Amino acid sequence: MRGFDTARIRNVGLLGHGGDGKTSLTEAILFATGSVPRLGRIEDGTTSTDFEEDEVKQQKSINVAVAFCEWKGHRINLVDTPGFSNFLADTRSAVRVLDTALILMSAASGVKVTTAKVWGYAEAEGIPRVLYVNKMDRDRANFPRVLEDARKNLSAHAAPVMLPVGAEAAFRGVITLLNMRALTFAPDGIGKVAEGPIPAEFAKEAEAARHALLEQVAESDDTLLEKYLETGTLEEADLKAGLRRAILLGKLIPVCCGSATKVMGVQALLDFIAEYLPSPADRSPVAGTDPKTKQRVSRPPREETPLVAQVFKTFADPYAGKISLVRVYSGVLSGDAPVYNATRQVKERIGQLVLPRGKAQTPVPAVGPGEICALVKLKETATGDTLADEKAPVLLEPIPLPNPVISYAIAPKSKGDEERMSVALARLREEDPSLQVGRDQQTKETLISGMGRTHIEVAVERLRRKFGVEVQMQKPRVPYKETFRGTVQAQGKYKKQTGGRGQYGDCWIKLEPLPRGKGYEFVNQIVGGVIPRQFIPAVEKGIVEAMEGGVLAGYPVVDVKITLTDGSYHSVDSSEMAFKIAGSLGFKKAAAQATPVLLEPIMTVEVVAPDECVGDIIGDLNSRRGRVMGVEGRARNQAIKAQAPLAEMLEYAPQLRSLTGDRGDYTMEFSHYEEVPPPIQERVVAEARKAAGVEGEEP
Ligand SMILES: Nc1nc2c(ncn2[C@@H]2O[C@H](COP(=O)(O)OP(=O)(O)OP(=O)(O)O)[C@@H](O)[C@H]2O)c(=O)[nH]1
Ligand SMILES: [Mg+2]
Repeated sequence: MRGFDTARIRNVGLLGHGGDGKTSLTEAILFATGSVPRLGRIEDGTTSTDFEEDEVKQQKSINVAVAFCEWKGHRINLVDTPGFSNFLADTRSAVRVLDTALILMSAASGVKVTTAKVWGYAEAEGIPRVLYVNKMDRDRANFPRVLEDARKNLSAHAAPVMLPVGAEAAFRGVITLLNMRALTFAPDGIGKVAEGPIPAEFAKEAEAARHALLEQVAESDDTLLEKYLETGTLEEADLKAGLRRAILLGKLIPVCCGSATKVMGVQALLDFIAEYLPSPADRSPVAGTDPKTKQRVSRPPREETPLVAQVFKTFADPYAGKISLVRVYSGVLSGDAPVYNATRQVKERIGQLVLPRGKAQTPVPAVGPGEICALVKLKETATGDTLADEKAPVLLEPIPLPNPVISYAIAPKSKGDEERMSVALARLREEDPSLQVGRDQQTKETLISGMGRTHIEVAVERLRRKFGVEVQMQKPRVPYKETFRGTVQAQGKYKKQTGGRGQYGDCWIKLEPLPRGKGYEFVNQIVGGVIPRQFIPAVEKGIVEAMEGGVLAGYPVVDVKITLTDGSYHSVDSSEMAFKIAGSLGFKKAAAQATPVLLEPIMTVEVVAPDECVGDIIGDLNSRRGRVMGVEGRARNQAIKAQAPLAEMLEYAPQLRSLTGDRGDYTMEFSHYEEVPPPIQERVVAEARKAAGVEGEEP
């Protein structure tokens, strides 16, 4: 055996809303397992997994980070993910490689916007889920209330496997329902545990909770249920196997609790992870596509099977070079031989193979199925790529990326830095593929798009810190689009006869609107060769290029159907170029008469805030052309769901802060495009034309 025993590996991702304690719990586990000598703290910037300068400064996770540790003969790979909405792209890709999602909630607040979102990610990837009620030591910590909230908003199958001993300042330990013991902690001896019987005042509550747990395990399996109904209980072995199975199948969602910063309940959590959570060997074999035959293939997690691994994160360090975080599904990945990248069809030399613990690295010669490791200095490999055996390659599904929400124009502070800026942006995108770089068609500025203002600010700061390029961020841009209301037929004719060989292209096109979101359709109805077949792609190309530049305010045209109905050609003068120009002319002529309209992105917004703020928030959303869809209770808070145009939500964060005294939170994602109301359209078009005009006057 060349790697760690697969059945003893646990790949556990810590997921949840920003600030609920994922990085602190990762650190507490590293401390409790003796992996770090001192307990790092968020406040001191000393945790293992928030190691980047900007994470320390902002006191929140920006990147996903991995830390391995060992507990009672098991290798536990902790995957600490960001919870702040702007940085969820990393979180989404990390969920792909987990075997369990450990979803944290604060004991003082329960299910929040991102809690529900990461729950959805785990569901989409079909991975088992465990809930962890953190911050039991905090004021207003209330375990029963959070449990009820989770049952209502996440899953009715949530079942405690632990109970807290006390709450708030009196929180002093946990009761493990699986062996009915209490683990209590001295208030000052960080991490010191005393195991003993359940304190008398908690005995009844613990009995009832264990009974409920047994019942739920029994209900997850018919054979167990039969035994249970017969004997009124479950044997130890049945309980253990039944619980493991129920967790794996998502029929039971275990709920744990504790305090990360006080390192209370962490040992109980580790025991639970080792005994009850699935190993990579328990999961279904990884499935992918054979690039040659296009057939589905699956590879069981065994050392003898050919290698299949996926890159789920890349760090681009200008000095240390690239670091790729990799999950191995089958076969062995060894550090001393080149690795084949099946996505890019290249062989790559591996600088070093290491097990990461935050930024610390432990070199290893090879890793086996189920492991998470890091490869140093791969050149061409990017996030999402599949690494495989060259003789038996497999391609895994790409990792979904969230749609960018907002764009800013950026420019280098010093003239002449354009080239350096574009090189640095490309490097930055290796690290963060959710960042998109484009160009404003009208003003020719560089546009950078991402998940929110903070995301872009972090990117700009990284450009400076990591690549030494200072750039300026302009006002946020809304990615408008254009379309048409009317159906119009028009002729595009391009004819030039000035001595020598002339130019001749002629086409008739019909332009029709399509329903929202349908994009673009091209239909060729030319019969009898009135336009020779070889020129038809040129006509379409001319139309598509004209569409990109828009007709109203320079935004790309969508949701149109173009039918090429007629035309004519000249046996000598016709060329691809002439027909391309004819297509473009035809489109522009039709477009001018087809009542062009502006489309704007509409966002789905969810605001979570205390009861007393709901009225103000709804009033404010209405004034932003928002439509409130509903309000529902979330533990101590209310969740307001609404749809609103992005253009009105660009500066929402400070507004929500002032409306709620910083007690509110929101997430926003793209929903669909809608027509901009006429008076607003007029303003946007005028502004776009002005911006383009100003640009035109520059030398
Ligand atoms: N009282 C108390 N505070 C905690 C506990 N766990 C975390 N905190 C504090 O909560 C704050 C946020 O903790 P983090 O560990 O950064 O939370 P996170 O979930 O990693 O946050 P993001 O990385 O932004 O998603 C820090 O100030 C921690 O000290 C806990 O169990 N009890
Ligand atoms: Mg964190």
